Amino acid sequence: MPGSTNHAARALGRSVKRSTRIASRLLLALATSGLLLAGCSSDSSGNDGSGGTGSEYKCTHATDTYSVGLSKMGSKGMFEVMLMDADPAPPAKKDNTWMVHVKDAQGNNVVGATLGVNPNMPEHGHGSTQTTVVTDMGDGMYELKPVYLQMAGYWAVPITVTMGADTDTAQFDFCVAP
Ligand SMILES: [Cu+2]
Repeated sequence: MPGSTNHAARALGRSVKRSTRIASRLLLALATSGLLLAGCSSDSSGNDGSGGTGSEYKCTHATDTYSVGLSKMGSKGMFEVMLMDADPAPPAKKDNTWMVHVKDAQGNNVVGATLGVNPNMPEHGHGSTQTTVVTDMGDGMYELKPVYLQMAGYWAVPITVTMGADTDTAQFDFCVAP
């Protein structure tokens, strides 16, 4: 956020009065504190993000852009998780149903694995209010329902795949609009 503010200030050049810049920073500070104060007490205020709606909505953390087949390798390189379908697409506030395809390091379908899904908001320190149910659809496909994202903002969705003695976690990151 500071980077974009500085960039904007440079772009506007010397015609921008110092008082205007100070006012902008104050507004930014107020907006930021408002975000923190709003916290997670409500999912209906619409003030639980950095402003804007729909495609213009911006999170304070870099996130993934949804596309069919969006792939995330586990942190250990054991399993690859691909997001093959999201309903709605892109992922949105509240109820989501995802279909993921799990492959091993050799590219083979991983059938019969146990998946743990833990949607959470790292900046708020809380998880989802609903437990994701995982259904093995066969051929390495798993349905995750619901992936419940109860408020707008940055959501991390780590998916832990356990197959025998192998456990690995791949994480998706999405910005959820108000
Ligand atoms: Cu939150």
